[in-house]
Amino acid sequence: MRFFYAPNACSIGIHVVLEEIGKPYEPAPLDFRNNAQYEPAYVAINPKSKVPALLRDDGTLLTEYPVIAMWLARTNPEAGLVPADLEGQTRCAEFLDYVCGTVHPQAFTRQSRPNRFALRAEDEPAIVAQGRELAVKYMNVIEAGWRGETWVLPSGYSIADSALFFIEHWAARRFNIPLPPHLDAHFKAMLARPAVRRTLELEGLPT
Ligand SMILES: N[C@@H](CCC(=O)N[C@@H](CS)C(=O)NCC(=O)O)C(=O)O
Repeated sequence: MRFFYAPNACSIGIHVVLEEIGKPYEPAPLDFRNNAQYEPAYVAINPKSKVPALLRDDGTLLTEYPVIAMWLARTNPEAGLVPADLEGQTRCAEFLDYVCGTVHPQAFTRQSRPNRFALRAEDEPAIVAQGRELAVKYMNVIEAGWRGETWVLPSGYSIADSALFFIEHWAARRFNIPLPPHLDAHFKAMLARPAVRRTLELEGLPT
């Protein structure tokens, strides 16, 4: 199984899931500074030019964070990364969709790639500011709807936590956006997990 990621991209959450599972995988880092995601060799594997992507042992490729996370969790049930009951699985999928379908693209991609949203270069600072406002708003939505204790879901640690981690990591360490109280405690709890520390080290980031 080959795991395509870029250091400090959203793929860091899938990296955490792989480290939690603890089985061997082949890491395949892409250098986004050199636009490696658009190189023909990668486009031939993943025409979407995105990470995360997982080339499975049967030669098929999985893309889209929630799908990769769910597939890894369901194929490794002993790791206990997804709730056993339907309601828990449904809430887990709901959380992954919110993070990956709304918070990531609307709030954080606006800040990291404003040129994708602005028609003119002079509009880019306004797009970045809008992304920051949305990040605060969306993180407060998660804060207000917090139903678990330490972890996102009341049933305990799951793939939902790895998704929230990449958002928190960007907010706290990349964009200097304060985390609301539950998210701040959650981020600290994530940083204490051995799998998270290993992931940060593997991606060359401070632990
Ligand atoms: N919908 C995809 C989005 C993935 C995504 O946007 N990944 C970013 C990194 S955080 C990426 O690969 N960007 C490269 C680019 O847009 O050129 C998912 O949830 O997996």
